[in-house]
Amino acid sequence: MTQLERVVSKEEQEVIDYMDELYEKIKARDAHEVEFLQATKMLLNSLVPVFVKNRTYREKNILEQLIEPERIITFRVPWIDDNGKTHVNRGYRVQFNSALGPYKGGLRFHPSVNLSVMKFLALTQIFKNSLTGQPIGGGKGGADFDPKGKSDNEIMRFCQSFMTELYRHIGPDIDVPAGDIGVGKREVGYMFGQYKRIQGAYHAGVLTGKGLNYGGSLGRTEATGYGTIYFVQEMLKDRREDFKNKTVITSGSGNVAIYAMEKAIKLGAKVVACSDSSGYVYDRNGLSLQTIKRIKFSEGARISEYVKTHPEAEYFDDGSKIWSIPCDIALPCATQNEIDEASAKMLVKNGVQVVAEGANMPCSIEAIDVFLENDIMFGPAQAVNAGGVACSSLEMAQNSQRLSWTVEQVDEQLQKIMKTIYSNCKRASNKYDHPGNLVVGANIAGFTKVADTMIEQGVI
Ligand code: NDP
Ligand code: 2IT
Repeated sequence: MTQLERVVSKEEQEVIDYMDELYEKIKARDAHEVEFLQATKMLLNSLVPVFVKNRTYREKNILEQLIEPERIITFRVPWIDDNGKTHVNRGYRVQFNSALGPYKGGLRFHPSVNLSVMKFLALTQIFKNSLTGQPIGGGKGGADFDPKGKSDNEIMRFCQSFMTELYRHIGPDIDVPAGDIGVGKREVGYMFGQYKRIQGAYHAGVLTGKGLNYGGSLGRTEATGYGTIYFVQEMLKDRREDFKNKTVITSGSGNVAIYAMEKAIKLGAKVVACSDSSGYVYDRNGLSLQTIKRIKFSEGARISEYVKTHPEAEYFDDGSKIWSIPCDIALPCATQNEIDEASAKMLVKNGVQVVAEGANMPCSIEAIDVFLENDIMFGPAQAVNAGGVACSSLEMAQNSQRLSWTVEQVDEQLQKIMKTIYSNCKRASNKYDHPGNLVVGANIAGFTKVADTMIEQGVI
């Protein structure tokens, strides 16, 4: 019997009806927020078992409170390009939940950014941050700015303008942004500089993902990718397997993808394909990470360049077809909704054993159902990629101490955190009668801590 064919009890049906009603209410209010609705639906579905066993959450209307952000800030971001022309983008910060600590979550600069994307990311962040065991609430921000093709000065001016408004809403004990798509060390540096200028004070812990000279943590750059692999290691261990000789695909070739590839290769895997938004490269004998790093980090070029120095590899200009390549482990590490039902079926047909979400919500609801129905080990984003924000929290701790830990200390903590997240998700999935379903496990383990805390704090 698969996860999805379980017999539904009367109590369970009652909760399902309650969740459906709640979902319809949310949908009626924000019908156009498709990504937010998708993330909400996934969350509500997986919380059914905990609502069956614990009536308090329903009595206290915890979900109705939780699903509405504490605060949403949108603002104008004007900036001047190198030719003196003024442009205007829209900036966002969604401060979703502060039960466990200051709002914490990245900033995304990408033309696809809108309120729906910000809200889905911030919602997921609440449970991810809860799972890390660190004292951090959930938030997310960004702008519909496209960094592609912009000069360094244009990026700097944009970041300064963005922070000129955002600074009044953040602080080391209020809200601590970091990077995400299109925002790395360079952008964090420009934003930190502007925050410091306006505040007239050195609040090292106001942003994470900083440069090492001014409070950044060793290991933060690698943490999301490495953490993803540490999590998959735990999944594999359960089946007495490891990374040795496994064939891996990662989508994307940014921060998360590159360090996931690096750790997977170190553990003996062969990474045969990766992509960017233009297309993907494939070499059945394994890609050269050194070349990918040169193209992406040193040259800031397209992944299509790869075949110029590696004629044995092939380049295809439709990135979404990357999932047609046979592999043991698939790691979507680019963006939301990269794997739809058809791609999921293709992966299953080609014998995939593990799918783990390095990116946020890269798999559609239908795709996840395909994996679960076929007993594929599936690791959801809020657990798998939590190593990045966990390490951000370690950066905040170092900033408070005015100390820097060694890379070994940070990595040891990261490994411990990822192992604990895995075992907590697994324990919750077993406790709530969905063994092997880490989506249910992660959402329940993340949710209960936040909900119980909201009740303790009297947010009723
Ligand atoms: P980067 O900006 O470093 O890299 C993003 C990669 O994904 C690039 O290769 C980019 O290609 C590709 N990509 C982005 N948008 C699209 C799109 N719409 N279609 C196809 N490809 C796309 O970002 P990160 O590596 O930091 O982030 C990747 C994912 O991981 C995101 O979902 C992010 O939310 C998530 N994440 C990041 C964390 C972090 O610490 N950075 C922590 C946890 C999750 P191109 O260059 O062509 O745009
Ligand atoms: O999605 C994420 O967890 C991130 N982009 C990292 C957030 C952070 O605060 O480090």
